[in-house]
Amino acid sequence: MIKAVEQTYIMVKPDGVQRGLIGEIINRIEQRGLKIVALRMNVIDRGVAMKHYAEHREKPFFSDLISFITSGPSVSLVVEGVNAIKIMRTINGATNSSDAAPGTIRGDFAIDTGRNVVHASDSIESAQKEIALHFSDHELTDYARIDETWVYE
Ligand code: IDP
Ligand code: MG
Repeated sequence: MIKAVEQTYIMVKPDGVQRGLIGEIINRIEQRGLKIVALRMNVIDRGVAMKHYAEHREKPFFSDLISFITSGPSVSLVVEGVNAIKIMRTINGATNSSDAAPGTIRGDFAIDTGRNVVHASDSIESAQKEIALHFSDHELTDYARIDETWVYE
């Protein structure tokens, strides 16, 4: 069976950092079996934020969203695995925090949609665009873990 290994862009947003949830979120990613191939903390540049959320530029919440996402340090990751894009969207939970199921990051840690702790790319195209926007090629690592047969059959 052919299994599609994907990479996806994840962010622990400034609220997640301020609330001390970096470790909790990274733990959920690692314990699922997904592999972290890039990781950085920084304050997102305003221009980068506007490109990242370009699809929302006409929305009423856009300027608050840009201010919020650039308001303090966030943690950016590239996460790799079979079906990583869909799996990470499920781990994060619904965008609207009040719809997010318990057991998801948003369902466990968020109330307001504008303070929903995490980001994950929503498609292969978005993932490619977002990884290229937030990381240089030299920051992406390529390594094997000791034995993937305990994660993949
Ligand atoms: P996603 O983060 O689940 O992909 P999107 O619809 O792409 O959700 O929205 C991007 C981000 O914009 C959300 O994560 C949230 O921070 C913010 N956002 C979306 N809708 C609203 C809203 O109605 N009010 C305030 N913020 C919103
Ligand atoms: Mg989105």
